[in-house]
Amino acid sequence: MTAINYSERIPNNVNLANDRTLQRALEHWQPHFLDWWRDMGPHDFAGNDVYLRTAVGVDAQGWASYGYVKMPEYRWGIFLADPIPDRTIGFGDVYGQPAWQQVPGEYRSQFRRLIVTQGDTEPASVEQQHLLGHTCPSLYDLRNLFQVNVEEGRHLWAMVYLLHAYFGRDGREEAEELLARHSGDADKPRILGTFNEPISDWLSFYCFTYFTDRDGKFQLKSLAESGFDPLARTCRFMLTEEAHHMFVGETGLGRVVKRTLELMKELGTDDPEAIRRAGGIDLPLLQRYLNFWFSSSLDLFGSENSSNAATTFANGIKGRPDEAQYEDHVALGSTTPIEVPDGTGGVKTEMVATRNAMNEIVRGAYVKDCELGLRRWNMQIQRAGHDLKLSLPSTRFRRQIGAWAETPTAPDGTPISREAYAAGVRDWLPSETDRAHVRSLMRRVIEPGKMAAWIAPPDRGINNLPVEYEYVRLS
Ligand code: BYC
Repeated sequence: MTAINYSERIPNNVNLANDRTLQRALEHWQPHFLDWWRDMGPHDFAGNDVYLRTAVGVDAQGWASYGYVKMPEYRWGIFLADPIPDRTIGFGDVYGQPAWQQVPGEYRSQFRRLIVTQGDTEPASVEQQHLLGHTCPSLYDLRNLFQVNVEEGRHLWAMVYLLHAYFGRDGREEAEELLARHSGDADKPRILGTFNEPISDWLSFYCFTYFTDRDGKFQLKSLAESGFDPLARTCRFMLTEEAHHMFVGETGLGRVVKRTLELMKELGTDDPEAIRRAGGIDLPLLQRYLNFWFSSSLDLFGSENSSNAATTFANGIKGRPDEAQYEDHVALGSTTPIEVPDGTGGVKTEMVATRNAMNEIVRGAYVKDCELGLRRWNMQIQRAGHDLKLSLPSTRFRRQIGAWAETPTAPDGTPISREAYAAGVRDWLPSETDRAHVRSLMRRVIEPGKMAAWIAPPDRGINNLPVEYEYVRLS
């Protein structure tokens, strides 16, 4: 393994100094990235010291160091997990063959498409969260937002490195384009739907880090299986950083539930209006936010029946998360059931070739993972003596990609008429009134240790520091 070299302009453990052409190309891209960060990154906090972790190694023990950093001075770099000696490809037609250290020519465009799609999401999320810092519920949360932002910036670096190192001029052009598309831009939007949704309040931020970053986990795990070893290794290290992002989402939503339950107890009612008047977030409103972000994130897995997915699996380009847990790594000749509209207002089960069902298989694993948090929050609710249960809507609900895109369904997945959907949507998705209420709660709280009234404090601080620590120095 090459240790991370921090004395270079671009910290890296890929021996960049040995490849002057590549180093120069990336040093040429670096100021473009910094310009983008200044314009599209966290608005207005460039001069503040933030208590951030920075990767200093790639092994599981002690991979990060913590300290105050001004965000524009964060050491974005290129870090690949250690190679696995004699690694072989774990799936598809190339099962058992040695992993590739270069991109096979015949798969070049497929790899490029996936790396660009992955890379596009990283700066997109930073853009989506551009203004959130102004309304932070605490300094602790503000720091977590910035930690997530700088690491998404680093994940962009991870993909840009691959584009520059392995895709020649096309790759360099794609790297520029990653800074030219923008979240929600009418002319040049980000590639995937969810990454064009505004994240203008902190409840959306927690939902996004819970649901959408979790898509990141599953996609990165799929790419960590790739036959293209540099892609696999960079994704393996990205997953180490990603865990904190989902932690922010899960604990953020858990703290909202906790605070709401306290308010319900204080007020002696679960009446949403009473909770809103007291400055809290009622659980039915939370449910509608969960419905919105979960359904949007489900689309990120692509169509239930996908020839793209079949091809990338067959060719050893993209596997399934934790491929080793499956018995059959070739998945040829078997079929998998998927549910599709039957054309007469019902649901039918269709058998498709397992390779074509890869997106649906990964989506299924994702849904199970999403359920874990809900179980914990429901336990909190139950312990507080309430019947109400938060739930995930059906994977058929509000889909814009795949078999269910044109078929309106109720949250339980029952196909319904467009009229019934239009009538129900007020109860199922955040209404303008809901959003206005959440907006009204977004007031910044920056006294160390203090929390906004709609969210409970975290159980503990960062890196064993107290919750009251001054995680961001604003003065
Ligand atoms: N929105 O066969 P299909 C993360 C397109 S998140 C718009 O259904 P396929 C992160 C698709 O591109 C993880 N378009 O699907 C989280 C294709 O278009 P083309 C990001 C969509 O190809 C938080 C067409 O529909 N990583 O890291 O099997 C913060 C038909 O495609 C959408 C990846 O996504 C959509 N939702 O799979 C920061 C991994 N869905 O090519 C970061 C890389 C599909 O025909 N990407 N389409 O023009 C992939 O593996 C695949 O591209 C997808 C789609 C899973 C996204």
